[in-house]
Amino acid sequence: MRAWRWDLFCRVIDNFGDAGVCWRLAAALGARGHAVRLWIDDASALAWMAPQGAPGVTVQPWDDTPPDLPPGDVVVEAFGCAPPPGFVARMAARMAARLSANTAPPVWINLEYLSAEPYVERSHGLRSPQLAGPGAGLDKWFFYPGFTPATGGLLQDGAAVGDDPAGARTWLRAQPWAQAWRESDRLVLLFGYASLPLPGLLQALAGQPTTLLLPPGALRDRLQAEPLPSNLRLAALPHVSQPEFDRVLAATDLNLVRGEDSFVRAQLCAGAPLIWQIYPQHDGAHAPKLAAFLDRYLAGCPPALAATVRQGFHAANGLAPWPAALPELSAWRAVHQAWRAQLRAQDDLCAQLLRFVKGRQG
Ligand code: TRH
Repeated sequence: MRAWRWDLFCRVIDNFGDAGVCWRLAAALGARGHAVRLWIDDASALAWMAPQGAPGVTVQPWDDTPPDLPPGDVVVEAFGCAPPPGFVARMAARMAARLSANTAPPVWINLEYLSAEPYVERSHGLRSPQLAGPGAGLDKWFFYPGFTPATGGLLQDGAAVGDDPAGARTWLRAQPWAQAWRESDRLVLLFGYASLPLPGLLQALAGQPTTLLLPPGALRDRLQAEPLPSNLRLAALPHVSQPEFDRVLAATDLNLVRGEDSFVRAQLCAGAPLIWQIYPQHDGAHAPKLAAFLDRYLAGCPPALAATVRQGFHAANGLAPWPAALPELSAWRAVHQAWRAQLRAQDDLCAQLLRFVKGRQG
């Protein structure tokens, strides 16, 4: 397969997931020899997320007056962010050109949000003919990440870090910000939103000596502002790069994660179980999204354990009180590791996207 030129458009809504997912995709394509122009309106998070950049990836600032650059072979709009109208018009102009110079218009992909809900399998790969506007005549294709072979899969690059948890713990132990961690302490990452319901969680965690790893943010500010149960210690992390964040996930005993990308990485890179605080949506759409994931994640789980894990996920999302004690970690690890193995055996999103594009090139 020859190398293609990609235009990947990313609008940062808030937090870090838009940039996180798009950077991860861009770096994965670049690692496979493709040239990726990442259009992003706020690249600030990349300074710590990807301080070294990535082979094949150039960051193109996306402001109100984007340069009139010619579209590449593939255009990906992340989460329906819509490329600039002038750029789309230049994509469409290639249709006319094709009649003469045989330059097919770019393959146009809408990379959708991740969900475990059934609609994803029905929607993945659907064609959306553009009937009006600057892209009239072009086809846009829906590409859905997911947890089953009937979806576009997950970005798996770097997930092998989870195969060496001892190595990850050795790395973590050497970090200056981890010195509060006593070896005998349980190690728990808390990467949630400020809204994370805390009192019940801290009580449940205080059942045994535990070091809490806290990335920068409003949740950490909250925790540092209040007295903690004596069994709990805090380790304040700086922002670390995505590969280092994967190592943190691989080193812990439990990961409370959020949004989309850290949620995926906690499944692919960690042998430890996770609790997911979903990105809250005002219309409550997050509840069915949470339920759909839990049904898949807990499908092979003994009922009593599944009930406590489900309650923990619901508690993290304000849908139930925290259980007095967290589920027994070793049984939960076994369920999590079986799920991880199932996901790791699936076709990687990048490989699927390349095949998908090849099958739609004019
Ligand atoms: O930051 P988030 O809450 O991003 C959210 C979600 O993506 C959500 O789906 C989206 O709708 C919203 O943004 C707009 O959580 P997420 O998805 O886990 O993204 C965090 C990214 O930051 C992820 O790629 C991991 C990375 N990261 C690091 O690389 N280093 C760090 O130190 C930390 C804390 C995060």
